Amino acid sequence: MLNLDRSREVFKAAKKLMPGGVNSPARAFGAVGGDPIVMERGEGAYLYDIDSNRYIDYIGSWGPMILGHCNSQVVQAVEKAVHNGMSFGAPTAAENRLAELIIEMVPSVEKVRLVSSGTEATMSAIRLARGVTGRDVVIKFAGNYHGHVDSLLVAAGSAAATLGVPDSPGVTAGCSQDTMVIPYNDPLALSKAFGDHGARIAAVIMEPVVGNMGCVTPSDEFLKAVRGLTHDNDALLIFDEVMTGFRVAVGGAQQLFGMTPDITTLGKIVGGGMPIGAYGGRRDIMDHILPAGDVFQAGTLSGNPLATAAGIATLEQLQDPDIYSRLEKMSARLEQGLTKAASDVGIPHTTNRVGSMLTLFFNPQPVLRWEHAAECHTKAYSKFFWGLLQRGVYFPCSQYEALFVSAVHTEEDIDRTIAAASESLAELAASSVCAT
Ligand code: KE4
Repeated sequence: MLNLDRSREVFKAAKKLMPGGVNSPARAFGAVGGDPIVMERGEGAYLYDIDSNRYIDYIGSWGPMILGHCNSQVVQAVEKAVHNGMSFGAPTAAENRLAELIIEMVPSVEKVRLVSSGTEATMSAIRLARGVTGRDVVIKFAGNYHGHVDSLLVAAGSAAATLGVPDSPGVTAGCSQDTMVIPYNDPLALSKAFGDHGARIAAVIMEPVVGNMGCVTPSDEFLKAVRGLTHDNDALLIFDEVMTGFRVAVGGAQQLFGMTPDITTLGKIVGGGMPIGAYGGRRDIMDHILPAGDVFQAGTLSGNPLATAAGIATLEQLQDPDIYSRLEKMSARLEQGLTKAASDVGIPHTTNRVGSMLTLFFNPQPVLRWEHAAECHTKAYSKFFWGLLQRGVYFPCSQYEALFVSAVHTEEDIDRTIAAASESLAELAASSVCAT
């Protein structure tokens, strides 16, 4: 058994200081039970907790750490920048460099605005779409998460294509009334929504590969429908690539699928682990943003010198195509190993993978939308998760999160992970959990 004494002690104190003892609910282990592990440092593909246990890390800070922890070029870039000052609130040449890299690497982006989180990026993109079109309604998809934007914290109304209802206390009906939630991978539902409300729809926002109900891939028909219906109804298509940007391909999902959204939101990898978000798109759309245009958006630490240094050092390294072929090789090896391990002990499962983001679902049926994901055996996942953790492997602490392979995970790491998964799945198969 892992010694987690100090972790427990620190987390107990944390709960007196911060709501739930954490600064983001995703890391609270709410979906798997037990206390979260208090981490002390990361190095390459590994995390070390404050009890000096080592884990092969597949969360990677929920996506940003595609180059692994403490990448030397990123660390050196931040170390260099910090001696020039932490923040000026004035333009810097580094912001030009990061903007140039984003424009060069993300096919649909001609101009970009840097912000400090993915939530800020999606919140701004929604405001921009409403400002440009003069329309109010935004369509999102069940099981897609776009950060804690009031107008996007919305559950599907009773008949799926009705306007949304607040999904959190504090989100008012006024905020949610212009948000429509429909099923992902359902072109007919989207077509009906446009048929009923087309002239009022400002934008459709989507995760072009979903990470937030576990990894779910869009069908070709669905992708054609979102692009065709938004175009034909003069609405804007927003690809929320906060997770998929620079992850599923160097140019994100839009490059992988050959799609051209009108606005793209970015986060996570674009900051290399430092707080950065970004939104960008066609020049004529982005020039609506203040001070070029009249759609308001601002931020004290937007384009922060340390964050831009980390982002530049990260994106410059990701221009090496060998990184993505290596990510594909390691991720395919992991997927095959997990699938075999689950099949060998007769555990009902399915896997979805796009590049280096993947999910092992405890569900025998294909998972194409939230209704399917909601049928997963989450108790089985929780037992699997803790079995892995006890064996030094750190998977996402929820069935509804994608796992991430980094460029520094080795074949040995993958094989050790598969061996740990085989043991954990065998334990699960032999337990009463699977009988339920
Ligand atoms: P942030 O505000 O957390 O930087 O980004 C929000 C966001 C926007 N869009 C997508 C597709 C996202 O996945 C996210 C954030 N992802 C979660 C994990 N699935 C972040 C983890 C957390 O909230 O602690």
